Amino acid sequence: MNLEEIESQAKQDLEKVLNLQELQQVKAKYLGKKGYITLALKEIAHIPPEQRREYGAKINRIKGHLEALFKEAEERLRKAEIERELLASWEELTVSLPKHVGAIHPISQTLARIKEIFLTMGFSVEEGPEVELESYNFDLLNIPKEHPARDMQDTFYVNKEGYLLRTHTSPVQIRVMLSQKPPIYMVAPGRVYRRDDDPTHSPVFHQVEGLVVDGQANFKHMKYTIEVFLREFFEREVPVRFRASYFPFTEPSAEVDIGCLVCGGAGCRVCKGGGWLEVMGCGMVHPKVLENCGIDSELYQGFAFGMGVERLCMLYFGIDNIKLFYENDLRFLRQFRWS
Ligand code: 2U9
Repeated sequence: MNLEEIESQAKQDLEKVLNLQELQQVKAKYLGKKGYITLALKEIAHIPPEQRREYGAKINRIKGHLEALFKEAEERLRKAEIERELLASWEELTVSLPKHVGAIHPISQTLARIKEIFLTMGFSVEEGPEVELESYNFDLLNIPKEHPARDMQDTFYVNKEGYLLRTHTSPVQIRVMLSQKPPIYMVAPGRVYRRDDDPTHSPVFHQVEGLVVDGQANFKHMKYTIEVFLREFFEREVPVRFRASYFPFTEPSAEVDIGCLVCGGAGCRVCKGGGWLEVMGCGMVHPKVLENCGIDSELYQGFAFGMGVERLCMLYFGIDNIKLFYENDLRFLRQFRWS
């Protein structure tokens, strides 16, 4: 074969190559110790001196070209091989998946849905520590030292002086107000701790609290925000009622009821005959709380609300016993599977 024939034959051979092993064989056929190109290089000794230069240049060009083609083919085949291996091991992994996979806990689903609704309304989601400063959990929220909520019976105090397990997520709002300037539109979801443990209360539960601080934020805005939230959360038009109440950190304060989801207001076991279900609390942020956090209460107003996630979760899914939340029984959890 002359040099042109070697080159075109090599290209033809290369086109037929299917894997790295075949590539090595074809490479050896041309570039190996006894390969055509190597042998052709050795031929140079028998070429008339005046033609050697041209012959040498030509063979080197062909050699360089073939080396580049082999290198390219090798990279392509190596990539294909890795992809094949990955595909094979992926199939294996799928086959060996356990039969009994878990489920997303209904409390986690409820937290996720609540956050999503407020994110859609333009609120941010903020988090804070569960071991909190007593001052953030109580003092700055206008909860006085003698307030029954601080009682040893209600609060878990930790060994370190001035610290406790937060009894609500309100200290997250305090932290945001201390570190950011209004306007503030935020919700604080999370775990909270209280020293009660009876059939309807767990010492660890979840809350989502919300806070808006803006120049003109008023009670109407709060009502509307809560009504929209409840309609979205329960995925239907629900009657909403605001009942006057009292919290140290809001003034005025209200408790929020919805028309009973089970009987539609006629009175049943779930609403204990009253036709209404209490779902959350709310109010205009007490001016003292704004001032405690360095916000001028002459310039800014705020509203806040708080809800118990376990309660909302039970109402949404129709769960009647909080104990079910802590057992992690898959037969229970899988009834609320999120796909
Ligand atoms: C700041 C100012 C005001 C948060 C609020 C409620 C009303 C409320 C309860 C609902 C059920 C707690 O889990 S629950 O028992 N919460 O009724 N929470 S207003 O008010 C705040 C919070 C932070 C700085």
